[in-house]
Amino acid sequence: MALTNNKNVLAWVDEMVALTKPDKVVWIDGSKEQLDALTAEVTALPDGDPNKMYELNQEKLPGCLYHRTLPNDVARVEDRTFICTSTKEAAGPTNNWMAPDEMKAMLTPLYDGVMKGRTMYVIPYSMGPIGSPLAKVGVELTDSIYVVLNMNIMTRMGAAAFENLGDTSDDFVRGLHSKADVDPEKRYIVHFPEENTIWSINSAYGGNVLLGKKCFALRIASFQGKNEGWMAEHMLILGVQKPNGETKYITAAFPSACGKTNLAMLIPPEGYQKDGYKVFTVGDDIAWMKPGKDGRLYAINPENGFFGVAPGTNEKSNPNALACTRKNTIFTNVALNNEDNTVWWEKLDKNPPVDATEWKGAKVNGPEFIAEGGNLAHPNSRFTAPAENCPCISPEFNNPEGVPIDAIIFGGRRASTTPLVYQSFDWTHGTYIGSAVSSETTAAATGAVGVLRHDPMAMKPFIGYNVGDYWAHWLEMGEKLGDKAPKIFNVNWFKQDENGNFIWPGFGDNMRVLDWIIKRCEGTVDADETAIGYLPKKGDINVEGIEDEVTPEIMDKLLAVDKDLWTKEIAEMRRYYNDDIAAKGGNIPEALYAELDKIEAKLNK
Ligand code: OXD
Ligand code: MN
Repeated sequence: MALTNNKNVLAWVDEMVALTKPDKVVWIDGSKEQLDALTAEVTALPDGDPNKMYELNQEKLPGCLYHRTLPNDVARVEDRTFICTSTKEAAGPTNNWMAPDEMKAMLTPLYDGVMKGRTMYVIPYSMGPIGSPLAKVGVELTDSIYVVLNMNIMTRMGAAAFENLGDTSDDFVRGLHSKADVDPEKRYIVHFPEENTIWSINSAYGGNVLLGKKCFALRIASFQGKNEGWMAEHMLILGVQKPNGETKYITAAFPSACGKTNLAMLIPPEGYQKDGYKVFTVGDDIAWMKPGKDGRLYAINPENGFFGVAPGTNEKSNPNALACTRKNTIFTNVALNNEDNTVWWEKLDKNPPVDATEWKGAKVNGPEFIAEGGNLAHPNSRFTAPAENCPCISPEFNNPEGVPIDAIIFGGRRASTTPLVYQSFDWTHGTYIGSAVSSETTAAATGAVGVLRHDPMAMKPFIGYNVGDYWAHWLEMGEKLGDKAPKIFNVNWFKQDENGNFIWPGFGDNMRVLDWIIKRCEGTVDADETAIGYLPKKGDINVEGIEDEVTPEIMDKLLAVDKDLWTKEIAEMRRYYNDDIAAKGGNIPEALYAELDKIEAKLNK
């Protein structure tokens, strides 16, 4: 039964049913009975069925399920992801583009009759707390129960999502997904931002098929935000509660493999805990931000769960994330521990199961398999865990107004050049710093190690329009916010010494940097003005308890601004702006070129 009278929703569902021709259409109301029945159906499938999900040990992992995707379908596919705006210029140099009509003509035959013999599930969902002025409605059509069960964790899913849509509003995002034959040659993740529409076909991997996440909450939402005066960013949101009970909220954008989920769920060092500091998680991946009634910038996390990378998550690196996964969680492409029907992944602990099933489904001896160089879990294997499981979830998580942001942090993985932390001179300079976010490749990725990859605002794969216009939108938001704008900072947890050893302990000790950032926002600590921004004065980063590791000499290295390296950095940024952006159709705001000139002049002084 249709769960809404909204005529636009009904007309679009009818149209998509006519195209895909499912045997049956099921509207997802979000009720426990319906979800239990779908879980029973998908776990009853025979072994070997690609849609099969497995129930895990219900005593140790109550409510938890396990699924494997096909080996050709384990990650987002940026080369097959498109932004189909009416002009190529509107999509800009960081996106693949095709004209909307041309794309539809190519994909329509793939969708024609694709759901014959299958059921279409109609999933209403809200990104953001239902009724929040910052929230938005989406509807995803899919032929996958796995998608339904994941969307139930990642979004506010079900009939309630339609509550505020009314009968005539057109303000909802239309997502059409079919796993089709999971054929990698016919896999497309396509966005029509001018029509609030997403088409995804031939994948069953989360980032490509949970259309509320990257597709809607970043690519479509960034486009909406530009037109409607708000921002959709690839940022975690955390709250630092101080001993006096006041909480400061910070957002932070990092390229992948820089520890976003770890920072979002940080556990402060002992000294800070004794003093009464606490860190609360509002979000680990996406922030929607809009000026509030008081003129400050407010943020919500549009998601309702965490779609986290499993390998590397353990009791030491992120006990809060691990705790999130102990119930009602879906695991994808991790390894099975057949000894007790639980899950395992690399670095979970030092005891890989002897009786294991590796992520592709082969039974193996875990320790031997690893000794021969195998991965038991796929490096991009995931947990989909409800936010409510998080021991440090913020009491403001469901606040429809969001939380007021004091500081925005950018960061990347840089062996040299970039100091541990510095503050921008103002919002425009901060926007420049965001445009300059880059990260060096690690040994974990294929290709050369230490190669610099530009990833502006950590949004390169997610900006749903021209990156130059996106930067202009940042500048406009700064003008609108005026002196109420959050302060902008840059951090680098990954500085190395001459021998390639990390010289900053990271993890919980990053609290020490957050502490300085908060004090800068409050105006209670001075800073040194340098060519690149404001840096901490000697002694102002608290190293109590880690003095042996972070000696004054190490701190000097962490905070060094090397003139030669920065001269190279600025030259590289000029090359990037000119060759990679401007020459390829990106309209870089003059104000950002002016920032480059200013830094260069200061370096040469
Ligand atoms: C993610 C990503 O999965 O950024 O969050 O790739
Ligand atoms: Mn992400």
